[in-house]
Amino acid sequence: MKPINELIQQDGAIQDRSIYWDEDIYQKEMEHIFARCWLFLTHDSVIPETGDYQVTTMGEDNVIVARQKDGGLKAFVNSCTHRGNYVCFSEGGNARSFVCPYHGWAFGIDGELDDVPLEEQAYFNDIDKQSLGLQQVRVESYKGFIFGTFDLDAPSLVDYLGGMAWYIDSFMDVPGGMELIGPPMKSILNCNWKNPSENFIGDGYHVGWAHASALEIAGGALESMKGLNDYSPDSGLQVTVPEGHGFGVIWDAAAALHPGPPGIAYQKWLDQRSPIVREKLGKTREKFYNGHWDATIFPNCSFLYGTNTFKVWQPRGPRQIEVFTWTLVEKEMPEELQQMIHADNMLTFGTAGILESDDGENFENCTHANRGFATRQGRVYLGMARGRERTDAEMPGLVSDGWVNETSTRGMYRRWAELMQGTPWAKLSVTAKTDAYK
Ligand code: UNU
Ligand code: FES
Ligand code: FE
Repeated sequence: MKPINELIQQDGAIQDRSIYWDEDIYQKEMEHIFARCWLFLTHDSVIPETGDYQVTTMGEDNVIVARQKDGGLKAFVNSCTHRGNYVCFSEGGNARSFVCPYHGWAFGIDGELDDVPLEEQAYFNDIDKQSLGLQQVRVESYKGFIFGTFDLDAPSLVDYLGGMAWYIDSFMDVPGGMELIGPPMKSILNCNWKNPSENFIGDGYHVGWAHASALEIAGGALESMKGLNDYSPDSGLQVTVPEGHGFGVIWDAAAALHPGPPGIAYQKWLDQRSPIVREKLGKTREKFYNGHWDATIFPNCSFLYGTNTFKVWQPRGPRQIEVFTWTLVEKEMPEELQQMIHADNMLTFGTAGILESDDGENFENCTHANRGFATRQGRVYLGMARGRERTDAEMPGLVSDGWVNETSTRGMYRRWAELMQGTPWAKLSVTAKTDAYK
């Protein structure tokens, strides 16, 4: 493995091609990124009741997140402390306990070891059940979005989100908040996890090109983007925050990928909510509320606000991911509108969605083409609009004109490089403070 400062150069504008497939780099990512960062687990709306749980992964570690009797949350590793088998084989549901199928150890919904068969006759009551609970994971949530980390030294979730929190409040902080329609759909793609993360954080460039036919089929306001004929940098922004998260926004396009009656109903909803958002969050965030976003919460949680697809790219080795897809809707939207948005999300970004298929092919081919021996001696280039980033009095992080831009992608790779060097949280040059650039 080459040194990190050779893998990522020129402030994130240059990537060594090995980062997309190399096994050693992948293992370092598991250690320095997936075992340290806050990773998206699920949403309050998916596990509202006591005993509700979802099984997910953090890196390649299988974890259970469960609603507790007091309404709180716990998450723990789905691996029995006796011989290591999974204690839960379902993807989610409601449980009173998790009983290992191998020897019958029974764990509570808090992960504690409650019952051991033959405790008296075979262990002679000489077993410390208290120290044999399932390995606990730190859990915190932000506006109903539940995250976990294995790192006890990590900053709080809100500090980890850093400057991104101010932006995501534009929609997460509307009256009633958001919900996710789950459980998630799941599919496999043979690509590196960074291909989709970098795409969602800031690849506006591919939209009019890779999705040209899909935009034509979908119709609606974005159709004019097809073939990249109609684009001006005034139509949006890109943002990167020091914590590595980022997004691009297309102004006034939240409903653009919902053509036809769903789009009309959605636009009506947005128009009706806008004054409330302005009142609560101010004019700038009202503008963000009405925009269409492509975004990634570092490292692997991505969403399109407006199209309302919400995804986690679960790493499954250097050249494979499992995609989890939910639908993001406002809780106070009428049920019918929520279901129309959900159906549109299936059509566009579901497992066989017309835009998802375009992206999936490009992600897989990028990963594999970058692997050839001679090919991988070279580098790839993300220098679009470099040097045009600026700070803003109101907006955290760095902003740059134009949603066809690579500013937020460079920010993602700067953070990637810092974490991969094993930099402790307190020493990250991009700290948890949103004014790091000021
Ligand atoms: O595919 C995307 N990342 C995207 C789609 C971004 C902006 C608009 C539509
Ligand atoms: Fe972007 Fe070739 S034009 S990968
Ligand atoms: Fe795409």
